[in-house]
Amino acid sequence: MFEEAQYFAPVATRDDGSIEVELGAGHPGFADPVYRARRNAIAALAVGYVPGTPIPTAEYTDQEHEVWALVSRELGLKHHKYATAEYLRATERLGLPAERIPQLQEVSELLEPLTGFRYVPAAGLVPLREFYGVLEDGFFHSTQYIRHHSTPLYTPEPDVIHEVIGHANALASDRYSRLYRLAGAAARRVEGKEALEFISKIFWFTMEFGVMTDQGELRAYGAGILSSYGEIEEFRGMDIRPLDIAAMGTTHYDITKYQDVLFRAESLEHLEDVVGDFWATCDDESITRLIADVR
Ligand code: TIH
Ligand code: FE2
Repeated sequence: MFEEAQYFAPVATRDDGSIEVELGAGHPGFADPVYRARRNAIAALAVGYVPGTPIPTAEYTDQEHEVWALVSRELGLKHHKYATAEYLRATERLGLPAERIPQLQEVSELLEPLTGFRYVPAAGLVPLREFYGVLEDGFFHSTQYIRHHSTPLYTPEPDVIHEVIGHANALASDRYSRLYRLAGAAARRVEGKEALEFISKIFWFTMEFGVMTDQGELRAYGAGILSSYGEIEEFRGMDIRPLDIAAMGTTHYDITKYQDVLFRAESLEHLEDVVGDFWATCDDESITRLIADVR
């Protein structure tokens, strides 16, 4: 269904030029024709988008806004307990609306003055090199649709709640956003597919699902934990391993389930030293050597 490192659902163009988003049979919206039509309509907004121009407005329904309001409220409560201090500070800085889905254009305008990051709407699958590469320039590819209303606490693929509550809040931090940019620089530096996948896995186990010791306890800074009020209640009980580049770059994961292996940084400085320095300096050769050492 959702293959490793495939970031967004695949999209096909029909003969009449309209857009069809593929959903796996395990997706909560798979059997709901109304949801699928919404997905297709919202994906169509991103087709042909030119970076730097205003992001098309998605006209969300009341039900969709209610999903945002519910998740936003639940996460707001849980973040105080489970999110890092740096993430909480960034959240205050960004000031997202709690009662309605913000437009991506609005998110972009809140974010740009803080860290220079801008949102780019994505209709479907974005190739790894493109998705990561443009992070260096401060562009973040984002879905615009919202998760199915039947499962607000968790969804098996990124949606606007994940992209905005998870990532935009993190991108409002100078220090986290610098790490995203370094991941982008690394993705552009390497030529091989293996090296690129290795970099994307480091990203997965850090900016997507990273945890760290913070205020004396285990807290999350990864966007995928911070956007799910189901998963956020579980991460402390998972298999927590020490931050290790070779291990992260070679550990398998399944995007559609709660992550059962997580990697812990001892502090934000530790994350910057280990992962920031890796992204700042890695190349095809150094990554090939790391992979060979693990095998
Ligand atoms: N599982 C996340 C959520 O429910 O918010 C969404 C995803 C993030 C990364 C992969 S899937
Ligand atoms: Fe993400």
